Amino acid sequence: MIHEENGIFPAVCPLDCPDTCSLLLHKENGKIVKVTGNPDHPITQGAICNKVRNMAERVYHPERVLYPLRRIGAKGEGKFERISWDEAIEEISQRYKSLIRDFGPESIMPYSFYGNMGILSVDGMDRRFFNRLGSTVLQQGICNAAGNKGWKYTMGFGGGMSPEEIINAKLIIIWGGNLVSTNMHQIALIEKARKQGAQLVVIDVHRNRTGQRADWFIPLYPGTDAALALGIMHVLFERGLTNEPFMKRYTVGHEQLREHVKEYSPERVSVITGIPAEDIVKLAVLYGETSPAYIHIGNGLQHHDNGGMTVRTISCLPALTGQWLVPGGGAYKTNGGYGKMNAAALERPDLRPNPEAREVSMNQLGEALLTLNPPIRALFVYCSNPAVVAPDTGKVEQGLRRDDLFTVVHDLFMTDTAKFADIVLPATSSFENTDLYSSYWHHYVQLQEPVIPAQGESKSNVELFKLLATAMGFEEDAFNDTEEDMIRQALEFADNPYLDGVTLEKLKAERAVKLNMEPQKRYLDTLPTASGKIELYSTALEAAGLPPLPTYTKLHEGYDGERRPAADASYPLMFISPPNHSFLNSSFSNVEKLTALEKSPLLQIHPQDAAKRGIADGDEVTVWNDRGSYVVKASVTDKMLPGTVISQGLWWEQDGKGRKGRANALTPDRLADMGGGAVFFSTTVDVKRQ
Ligand SMILES: Nc1nc2c(c(=O)[nH]1)N[C@H]1C(S)=C(S)[C@@H](COP(=O)(O)OP(=O)(O)OC[C@H]3O[C@@H](n4cnc5c(=O)[nH]c(N)nc54)[C@H](O)[C@@H]3O)O[C@H]1N2
Ligand SMILES: Nc1nc2c(c(=O)[nH]1)N[C@H]1C(S)=C(S)[C@@H](COP(=O)(O)OP(=O)(O)OC[C@H]3O[C@@H](n4cnc5c(=O)[nH]c(N)nc54)[C@H](O)[C@@H]3O)O[C@H]1N2
Ligand code: SF4
Ligand SMILES: [Mo]
Repeated sequence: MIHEENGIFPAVCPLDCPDTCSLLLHKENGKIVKVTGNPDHPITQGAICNKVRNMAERVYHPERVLYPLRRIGAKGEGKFERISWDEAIEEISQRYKSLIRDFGPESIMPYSFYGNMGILSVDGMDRRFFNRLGSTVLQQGICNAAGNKGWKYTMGFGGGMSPEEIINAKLIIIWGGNLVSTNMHQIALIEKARKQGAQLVVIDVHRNRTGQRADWFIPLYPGTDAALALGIMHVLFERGLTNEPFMKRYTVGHEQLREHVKEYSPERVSVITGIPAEDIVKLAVLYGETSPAYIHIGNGLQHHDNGGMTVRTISCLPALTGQWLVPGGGAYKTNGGYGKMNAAALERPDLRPNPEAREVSMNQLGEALLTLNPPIRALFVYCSNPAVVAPDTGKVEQGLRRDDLFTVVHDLFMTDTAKFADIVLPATSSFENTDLYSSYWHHYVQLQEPVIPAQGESKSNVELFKLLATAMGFEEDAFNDTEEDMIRQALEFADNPYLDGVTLEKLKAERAVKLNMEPQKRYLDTLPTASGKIELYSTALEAAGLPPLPTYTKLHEGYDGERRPAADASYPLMFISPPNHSFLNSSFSNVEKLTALEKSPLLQIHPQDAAKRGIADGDEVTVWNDRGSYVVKASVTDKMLPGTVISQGLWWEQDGKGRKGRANALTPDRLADMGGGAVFFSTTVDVKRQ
């Protein structure tokens, strides 16, 4: 494929998106000229989003970093000179060797996420390298950690209902997810179900694109979803809408739960959530009486102080009604568990000389860089853009400015983070590499082989970390493995029966290979919780010092009794900054076609909140709190309840377009109640006209 000048070649979307679409790359004269969906994929079926239809613009972007660079200006200034790969690798390895000698390997820290979901790129050779080095360990809780942990306290296993089944549903609840933008093929399946009579309910803090399509949109105050779920349980028990035989056979703790939820009357839950009591009753009855009823738990509602418990609580609902046994019923938070690869073989934790090495949360990067003792003296960033995406970016930036910090960034672009680097290394796009992809939503594993050669002098993550390993003098065989060796190692995993039959040979022949979903039939009988049942009462939570029964806990900022937001708090508005339609986290925020669609950073503000501050639609406003500020354009709208403001999209600041601040300048670096999760949306602010 790589040597053919013209033709249409298979590919996989590498982005951190549940759909993991199968793509076709159209080549003319050796260049990709068009990206389309591959109609052969059973789930993604040839449809792709507008972002990736424009992927060629990103791959051949004039600002793509194509050569290694060394900083010559001040940190953050963006002045660099071109150097050779030999010089770059020599400089990095010499610095690392001297740091290890003087301060030990934990003075070095990787910082990575899933900018490319390729398993070899982000859970492969990179991990081997940092394990063998003995670096500080990065806790990767930025995305779904709190919610996934919460789900597991209830269900044990990181998987739920399969996408295909949803077409049977008669009631679909999308709870804290904006699937029209973030999971478009789930929406396609939901629309099929609607054609057969299904109702769509969306529960969110603002009427996002998905809410605009709903039969019933229910707005609520941020961080109060657990209270709503408990209110629903209250009504289900009170009205005899629970499935007693199911609860007896498949759950533990239903009697305690029945007593516990008595305190969550619709009237009390109404005060907490802002939803009228009669709507809470109506929703509970609809859920209790409609079958199959399916709940899609989005990622948005778990980016809160109480995010783990919120997901834990919502995930108990199908167990009260027995919807788990109904095809098309049940719930989904993630399906990542089904396609789990052999992490020990891929990442080789056995190579680590210091298994007790310290751990740092990626949600507290600024704090770690500024206060950790002994200090982090070298940071290696790849597949992530923390100066934009991490909480409290003011602190992150301050940390990155440290003169005594040696920072390397491997990326395709001069991101806001790369501008602070000492060395910037050019990364290949995923279409230039061999890699393995699984989805955290559908059940297909896919293979990517290079379709175009590496652009400029860019190198893949696998190549880069092999080079660094050699320069460091690491002699283990693990660093000689080819991509194909690693794919075989990843797939050979007796602990995961869902991978049975998925082989490199089959992937080469078929490109997308379905997991063996046979074991899913025994799902409820094989739950890996302590009791083997759905845990409505969790002794594991009790042992962790958290409430063993589903419980509503308040966010940490800005309360007035149970009601939020407090009218007289110093920062009376909740600030929610979820993804937008045209970017993928902060990726694409430098691609003109897509920024043109999003126009500029906006703040959606309720007419009541705007009037109080003399703000009119289109005004430039400053959003601020003690952590920082962000300048945006006001969009006055009643898409949310008063007291909540919304700014979608993670825009870069330093792109020369005069943007002032970033959404994450305002967000706290506290950790959620579970899993070390990020709490981006548990933020209070105020707003004023510029
Ligand atoms: N177009 C696009 N697609 C993406 C991404 C992207 O950036 N752009 N990012 C990808 C990634 S990494 C992820 S994790 C997923 C995330 O995709 P989703 O699961 O859809 O989650 P989010 O978009 O983070 O948030 C969804 C909604 O949660 C709402 N929300 C915030 N707080 C609360 C709350 O307290 N309660 C309720 N009920 N709702 C709340 C927000 O208003 C938002 O509308 O999308 C992936 N897909
Ligand atoms: N306020 C707020 N903040 C958020 C969120 C939110 O909703 N609100 N969402 C959070 C969530 S859910 C997530 S998942 C994180 C995501 O945060 P990140 O994972 O940092 O995502 P991106 O901003 O897309 O940055 C990925 C970077 O990887 C680079 N990259 C792509 N492919 C490769 C490769 O093969 N090799 C290398 N070396 N680099 C590559 C891209 O060019 C890009 O610069 O953001 C979080 N931050
Ligand atoms: S970003 Fe998501 S929807 Fe768009 S092509 Fe990639 S996997 Fe498909
Ligand atoms: Mo994410």
